[in-house]
Amino acid sequence: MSNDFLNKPASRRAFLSGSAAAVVGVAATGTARAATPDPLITEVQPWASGLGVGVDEVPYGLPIRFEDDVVRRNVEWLTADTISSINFTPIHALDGTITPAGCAFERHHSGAIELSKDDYRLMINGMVDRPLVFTYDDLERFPRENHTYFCECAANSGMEWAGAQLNGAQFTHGMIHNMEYTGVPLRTILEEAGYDTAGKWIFVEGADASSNGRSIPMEKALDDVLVAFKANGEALRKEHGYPVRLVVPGWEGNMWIKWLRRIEVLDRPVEGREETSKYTDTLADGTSRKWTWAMDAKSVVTSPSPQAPVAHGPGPLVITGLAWSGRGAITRVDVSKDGGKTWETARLAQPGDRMALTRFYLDTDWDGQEMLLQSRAMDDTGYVQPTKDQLREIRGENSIYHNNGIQTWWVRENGEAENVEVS
Ligand SMILES: Nc1nc2c(c(=O)[nH]1)N[C@H]1C(S)=C(S)[C@@H](COP(=O)(O)O)O[C@H]1N2
Ligand SMILES: [Mo]
Repeated sequence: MSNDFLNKPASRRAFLSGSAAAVVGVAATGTARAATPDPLITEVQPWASGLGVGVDEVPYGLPIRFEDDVVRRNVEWLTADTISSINFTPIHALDGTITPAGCAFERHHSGAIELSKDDYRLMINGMVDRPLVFTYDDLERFPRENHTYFCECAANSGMEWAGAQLNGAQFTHGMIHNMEYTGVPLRTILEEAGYDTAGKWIFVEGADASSNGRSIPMEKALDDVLVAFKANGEALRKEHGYPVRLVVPGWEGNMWIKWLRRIEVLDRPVEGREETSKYTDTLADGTSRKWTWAMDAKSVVTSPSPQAPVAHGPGPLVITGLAWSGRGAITRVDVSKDGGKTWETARLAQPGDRMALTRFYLDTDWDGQEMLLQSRAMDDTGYVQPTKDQLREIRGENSIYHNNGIQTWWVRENGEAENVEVS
């Protein structure tokens, strides 16, 4: 047990009151500890006998060096190179719901480009009364909104279709980030250009070499899509589309065009030219499921998990994770310790926000026995996150995209965890 745990005062004990055995355990160990003087308490430490750094030292800060393992990671064998590739958010080490931009996953088809605000242009053309070109400054003159949304790549968990594969929540579920965006509703831009109501689609593309063109139904474009220029209060990072990206709430990450260059209003989707004819799901019978834009409800226990083992013995254990739905708000998350035989309802840190990450906690008393940890999300459409087997019955094992099956971590008596499957 860490000193940190033993030195926790009354509030920690109050939490333990339901379990007499645990209270005795803590008290006994605590007494034993008190007999040994702790130099961290009794001796003057270096950080108290000198001065810290001044306010001019770090104009823009990074996390303290003790946290330098909380970083994006790449899986080398997944893609041929690092340019058309992806890295993963260290969700196992984060808490709350907002993803710091510096460790939020990146997915590029032709690398992250550097495009200045001065060089930025956004064109709107096609079925509009007035084809227009906006500069960055023009965009900042429209009324803007703030919304927090998750962005999940459709390939998130895609390596797990045929069985448990990657050992860590970062790798199985880390193609996701959740930020507070500031931007102009796309509706405003479409209205400014005088869109033709016969235009049922828009085609959007980015300024990078891949351009990542996608067609989006006009209904969605007019609903909640944002032309965003800030994330978590600051300018978008280069890797997330600086200076302007599209935010398409609840829909697969591929549609969130970065370095947004052009919006074309059309009466049909642009087939063939789409980067994304490949973003379809191959079913068991070999046919394809396409136009699967919304990300279905999903969840994962982030700790304990393979990269976040239990650091202490039996007793109080906080099980935590994330849940989200591209179709609405998370209403409930259940957690199982026995591979889905029995379930306990977790505590939502806050009522679920629409199309945003929701943090859940199960404050539990671990008996020290092994667990098969799972979480199961429910959203306000009544949808319940399926098991992997239920998904495979419909989709087979040849899919890559849209795997929202229930994840299992096998937590052993020594606290270490492993990616496994139960059926
Ligand atoms: N212009 C452009 N936009 C793009 C991409 C790209 O390669 N180029 N990748 C897409 C994909 S597949 C995803 S999952 C998201 C990832 O956004 P992120 O890099 O901010 O995490 O951006 C999308 N938008
Ligand atoms: Mo993606």
